[in-house]
Amino acid sequence: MSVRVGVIMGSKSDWSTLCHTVETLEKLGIEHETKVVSAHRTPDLLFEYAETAADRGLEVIIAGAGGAAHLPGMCAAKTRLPVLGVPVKSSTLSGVDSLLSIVQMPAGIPTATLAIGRAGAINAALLAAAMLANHDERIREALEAFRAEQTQQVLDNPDPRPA
Ligand code: RP5
Repeated sequence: MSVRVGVIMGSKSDWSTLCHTVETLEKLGIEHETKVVSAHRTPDLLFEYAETAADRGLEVIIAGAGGAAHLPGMCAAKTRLPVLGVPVKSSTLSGVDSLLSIVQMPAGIPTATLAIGRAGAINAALLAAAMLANHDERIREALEAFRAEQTQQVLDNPDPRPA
């Protein structure tokens, strides 16, 4: 099966956050690729990646970046594919800078914005899965199984105290 989801990030230093996206896609059996593409350090590569993504068969792009996090928005500007932005927690401003850099897109170029850090990284993968699940039974079943297991885990462990 061809690659369905592209996971890009502004720097290798973002991997400790975006690895949760990749791990979740793997859990769901979703074909993906991952790569460092920087809006600022490799702008031409970003344009090429975004412009060719749909023709290469990608259906969703997940873009994570921190600080002046222009990667998701600029990626969205160059592709019709849905772009899910993950704000990476920065050391100076705790990721609020990343969040605000991604969320306030001008009307006409939507970029979905997830939570800062790990939760956003996991949810970006789940959101991509939900999009693909609309027309892919295998992914629909995997997503439903993931959700059912998550629910069951909470129900099976109601005691909040550490074991
Ligand atoms: C952003 O700048 C990256 O997404 C990263 O979160 C941040 C810092 O990058 P490095 O200096 O660690 O490469 O473009």
